[in-house]
Amino acid sequence: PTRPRPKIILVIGGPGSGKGTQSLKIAERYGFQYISVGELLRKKIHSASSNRKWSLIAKIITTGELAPQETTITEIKQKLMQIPDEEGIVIDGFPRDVAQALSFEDQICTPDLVVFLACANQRLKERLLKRAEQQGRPDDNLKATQRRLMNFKQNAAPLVKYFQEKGLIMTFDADRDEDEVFYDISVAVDNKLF
Ligand code: UP5
Ligand code: MG
Repeated sequence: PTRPRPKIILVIGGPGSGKGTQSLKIAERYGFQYISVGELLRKKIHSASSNRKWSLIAKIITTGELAPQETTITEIKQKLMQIPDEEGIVIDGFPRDVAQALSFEDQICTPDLVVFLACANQRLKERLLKRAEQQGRPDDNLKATQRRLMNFKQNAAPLVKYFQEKGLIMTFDADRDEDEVFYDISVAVDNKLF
């Protein structure tokens, strides 16, 4: 398919790895549009709360499982259509597995860079627990958190391998101060995209 716009960065990593934090920094530094796929789904759930399909998706996400792939991609496509062609985009939290990656390439485009935030499991748990105390997302309960971590563990290796074989992915040690992580990301983005 033809590339609809110049630059797309995907940011992947475990729950609590800092996808949101780092994606926002990328968006700010490069003037890119920011799309959080988790947030997109949560907003839709909120606005379509009386709809049967979306009530079901709310249940799925609250337990820490993945929303149906086609629904997610449809939402991303709709969001992308609202963004002018010339603007760069950073997508936070997508894809979650190889099937989603294939489908994104097929239906949307090949990304220019995939940022993988690698972080120790124990650190992920600590960060999510801390955030749960501060704000508390519906899926920040103990059971859903375990489920999110497990799903990530199951899907991450094949997903990373898939992007590695395409030469698209760069891995960052996300087990450090967020500014240190971002410094490395910005050097990589400067080199690869500009
Ligand atoms: N923090 C961040 N960086 C830090 C650092 N370097 N040092 C110390 N602390 C750091 O960060 C998490 C917390 O850690 C924050 O308090 C932050 O200040 C601190 P954040 O940037 O929020 O991490 P992030 O990776 O974004 O964590 P999040 O919990 O959002 O990850 P999830 O992958 O769980 O959430 P997401 O919103 O992407 O997805 C939620 C659900 O939506 C999924 O479980 C799934 O059910 C559904 N979904 C789909 O089905 N399909 C999709 O494609 C996407 C989502
Ligand atoms: Mg997030």
